[in-house]
Amino acid sequence: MHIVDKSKEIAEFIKRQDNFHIIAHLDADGISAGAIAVKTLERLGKEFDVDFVKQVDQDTLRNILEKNMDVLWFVDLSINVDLNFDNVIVTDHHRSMKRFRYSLNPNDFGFDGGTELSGAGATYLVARSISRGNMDLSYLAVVGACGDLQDRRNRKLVSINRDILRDSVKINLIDIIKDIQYFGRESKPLFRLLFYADDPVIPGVSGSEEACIAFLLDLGFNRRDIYRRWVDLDRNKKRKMLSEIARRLLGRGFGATFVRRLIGEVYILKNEKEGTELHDAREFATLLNSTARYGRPDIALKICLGEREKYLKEARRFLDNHRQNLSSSLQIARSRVERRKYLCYFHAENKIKDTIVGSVTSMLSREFSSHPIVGFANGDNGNVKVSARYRGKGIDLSRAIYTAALSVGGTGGGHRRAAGALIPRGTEEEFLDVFEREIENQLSLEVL
Ligand SMILES: [Mn+2]
Repeated sequence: MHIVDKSKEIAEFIKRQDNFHIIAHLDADGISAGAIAVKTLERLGKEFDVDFVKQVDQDTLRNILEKNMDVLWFVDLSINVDLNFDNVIVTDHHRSMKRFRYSLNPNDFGFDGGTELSGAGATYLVARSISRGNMDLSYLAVVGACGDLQDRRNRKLVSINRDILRDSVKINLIDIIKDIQYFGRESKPLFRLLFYADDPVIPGVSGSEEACIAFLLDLGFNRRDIYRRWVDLDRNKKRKMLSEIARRLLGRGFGATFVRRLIGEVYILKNEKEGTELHDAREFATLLNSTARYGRPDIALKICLGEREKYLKEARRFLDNHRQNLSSSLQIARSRVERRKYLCYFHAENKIKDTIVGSVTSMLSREFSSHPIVGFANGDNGNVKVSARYRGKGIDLSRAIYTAALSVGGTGGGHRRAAGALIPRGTEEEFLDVFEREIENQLSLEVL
């Protein structure tokens, strides 16, 4: 069966049903996926309500089932616990063990759920199968994929994500351009763009306001330029900046492939106002992420559904807060890193919010790239949120974390290079032992 046939099967099922409960993941991809599901059902005239959750566990399932809807539609969420209910749709891209009759997951069809299709993309495939009129939701799937960093490895969206992007281009919703890959191209002054530069980090510049300003003045930029935006610079100044960044990277031993990552595709949402975060798909995703992760997924959803004026200002406050929070959390995490034989880990206790420990672990994994890195942060109900990241090859974190979490009475899953779990507080050491043993096993199999 092809993935599109599956989406058609789910589309037919949806048309036959009356009321739905959409359960969406609490991040940018999940919110985008939720918005696609909402629009799709709205256009069909169906009844529905929406909930956002961090993960699906027994408690959330109990609450969901109490509402007694005909159909449960999980978007961008994997289900790793038992669920005795027939009418379940899951449009997701995480690796998980449980499957339902109406599961659409790229991993089941020979695609990589980490780069080729996001949760919003999986949901979009169903929406598109219901009606070609839903093609105008494709831009939300692009935002979702960017939210899950699916464009980062190749500096562009590939595979099914790219087909979806083409839908957006075809109906004039998105322009694809090539430009600098840093956050804030058109929404932040230059010194801020440098300040936030994290992929790649500019050695000695990123993270220090004084260093960013000095960097620009040294290039011969004047005081006014510092407050200009990247998009307002002329070609010459852009080139100057890029070559100086490249020079510094090369000087610190980063290779040419690394430097090439400075430039890549940028997706411009043509219907959005220039200069706002919504104009650039990646910034749109960051805005959704920060709003959702600080407890206001409702605002993020409204923005996706087109209610801009009122909510954008509010969302922006969360974004600024998120940026600051990330950089201070990164420092906390860095100071707590411990090394074991096959991995590094840190425990943030409640110094880092459980909703951003994943982002922090990701950022830190660039500095500790030789080993998998595991981050712990205290979560709700006596649980600990676990995030694992690895930038190398030969290890499947999602498999290792699934086994390790299960062994201490928790749940876990995710992707090869990025996985997460929820485990009972106090089991961290035991979890690390099993997790490390799994990694060791995988590595020894690799050698054989
Ligand atoms: Mn996702």
